[in-house]
Amino acid sequence: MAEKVEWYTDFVNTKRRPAADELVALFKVQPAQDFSMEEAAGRVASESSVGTWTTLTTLNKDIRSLMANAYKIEDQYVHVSYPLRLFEPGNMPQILSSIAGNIFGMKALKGLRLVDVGWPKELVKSFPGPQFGIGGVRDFMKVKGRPLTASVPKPKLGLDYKEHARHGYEAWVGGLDLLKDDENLTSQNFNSFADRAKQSFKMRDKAERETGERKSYLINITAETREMMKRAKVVKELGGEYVMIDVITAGWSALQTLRDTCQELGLAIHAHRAFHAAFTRMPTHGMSMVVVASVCRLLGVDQLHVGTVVGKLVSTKPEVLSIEEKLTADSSRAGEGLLGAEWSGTRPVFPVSSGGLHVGLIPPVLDMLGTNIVVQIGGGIWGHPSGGKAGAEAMRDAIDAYMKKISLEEYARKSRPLREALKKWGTATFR
Ligand code: RUB
Ligand code: CA
Repeated sequence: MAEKVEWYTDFVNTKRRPAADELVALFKVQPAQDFSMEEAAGRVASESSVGTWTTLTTLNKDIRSLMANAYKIEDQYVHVSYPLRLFEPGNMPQILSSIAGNIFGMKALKGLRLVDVGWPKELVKSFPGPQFGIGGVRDFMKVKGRPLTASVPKPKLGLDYKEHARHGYEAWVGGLDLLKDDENLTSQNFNSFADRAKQSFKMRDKAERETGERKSYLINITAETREMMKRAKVVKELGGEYVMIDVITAGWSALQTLRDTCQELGLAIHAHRAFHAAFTRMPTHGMSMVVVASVCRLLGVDQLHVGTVVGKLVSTKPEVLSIEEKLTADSSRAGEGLLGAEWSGTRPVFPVSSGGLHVGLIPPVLDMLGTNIVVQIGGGIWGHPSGGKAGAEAMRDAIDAYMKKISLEEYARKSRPLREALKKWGTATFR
């Protein structure tokens, strides 16, 4: 008989419970043909901790104490515990290269999804968390008791900086709190960052003077990391409160650097999640948006897109509610395919519901997520029959109607902008 060359099942011990300081990962595992669930689970625990494809002749006792352990296998769900010493505190790329690294490409697996991560206290405390969070943002925006409102000018690319700032002005004086850049608008030749920033903050100041309300701008600074830091400083000099970053395409390391800089500058971070669906969308493979959300909270974004269910992009209600819970709860118990979480005082992140929304969809979004969120509408503002300012007024009125428990139809009798918006879009979902 051939000598045992594989030791994968050494990484499966359903009798051992995780220690309190261990990181726990919940995976959904689909073994490839001819592999048992136990073999597949062992490979996941092995390759994501200290193992490789064969037994080693160079193993000492200490290395054995660093082995991850698949401790619970229930249907397709595999729970793996990881000794804390495997991880470098404060280094998110290192942690994800372990628990969300090579394992996704293993031939022995047909599909592998990282569903949730239970972060041990020591690691939670090694990250800064949000500087402002929901409470801090509400304080500097001076908005209590209703959702914050935002709009992204459309078309998403092609407006010059003056047109873009004028769109912002219309949204602000129409009653919205936040102007937001689109994810792929940074500094193109038709709309440079420097010009757009200068002009938009000028228009912001004008809108604040005219309305007597706080207004702010989620300006997209996404770029190479050092360039982003420069842009963040420009935003501060111009009197901004926020920067926006595409967290996934820019990368976790860049986000960590930005979080540091934003601490020095006192700026909040709005996180756009463009590209997440490349790895969150398939239910049987990749990493869930719930994990992305917990990573974003640890690294310290103040706002994050969470989905709408009723809008133009794919998201299910249980998923959106789980993301919202990850972002906002102080602690949560395990249940419904999720691990429990303890946030050790980490501030809550403002969930942003956005993507294919219009005023007719505001009630179902608020029914689902509550009113402690940011609602963002792009096309549903700039496609309003009477233009962007009327679109913004319709949005503000729709929020007001919801807060006063008045139906949109009834409120629309006295609000022409709302009437016109409902006439165009009703309560339909458009794909
Ligand atoms: C919104 C928009 C945002 C999406 C991103 O524009 O383009 O980029 O919300 O998706 P519009 P998500 O309001 O015209 O659809 O929020 O799911 O990350
Ligand atoms: Ca967009």
